[in-house]
Amino acid sequence: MEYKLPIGVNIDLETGVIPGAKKLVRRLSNLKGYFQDEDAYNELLKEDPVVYEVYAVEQEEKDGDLNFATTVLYPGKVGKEFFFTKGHFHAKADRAEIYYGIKGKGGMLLQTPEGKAEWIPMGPGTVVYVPPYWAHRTVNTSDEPFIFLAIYPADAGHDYGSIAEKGFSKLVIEENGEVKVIDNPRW
Ligand code: M6P
Ligand code: ZN
Repeated sequence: MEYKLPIGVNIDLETGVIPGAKKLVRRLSNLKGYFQDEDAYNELLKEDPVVYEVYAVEQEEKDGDLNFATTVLYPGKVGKEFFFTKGHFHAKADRAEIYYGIKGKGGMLLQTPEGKAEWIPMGPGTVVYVPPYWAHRTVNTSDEPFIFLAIYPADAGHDYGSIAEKGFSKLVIEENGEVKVIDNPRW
């Protein structure tokens, strides 16, 4: 039997960087169709800001193994809607996930395939358990980067399809200086 070697790495708790990890950058142009306010989207697209970066340490997609990744979700809004990650179900839908808040403030929107949504506020130290079958998206509700760690089965995979098409049944917006979780009028 060939054994893999263990890994120990230090996450930079200020920047979210994991040394040696694979870096993925998602700009606003990668999120076409995701935000409600199309005029605000097109206006901000002139700058095409980075919305989030992911530093992932991933294994082969095998049953029993684990991946981990940090995400640095930048502050910003498209119209009233706060910046968010795309959000996904797992390709193997029954795979769960754990998130751990490192820096900044935000939250997670979770949703069942039938569209029942939950909002869980997150800050440094918050652990979120994403149960099997729930889609999940993180949202930055503050004006500094929101950084968190995710740990997920190596064979979970990402299913972006239905979220890319319909979004979540709830939106996280700023209104009169307050963070509000409202029903998605297009749902
Ligand atoms: C977390 C994990 C990753 C995911 C990333 C960005 O780090 O859940 O699996 O890729 O967030 O989220 P998304 O893939 O929805 O853009
Ligand atoms: Zn996931």
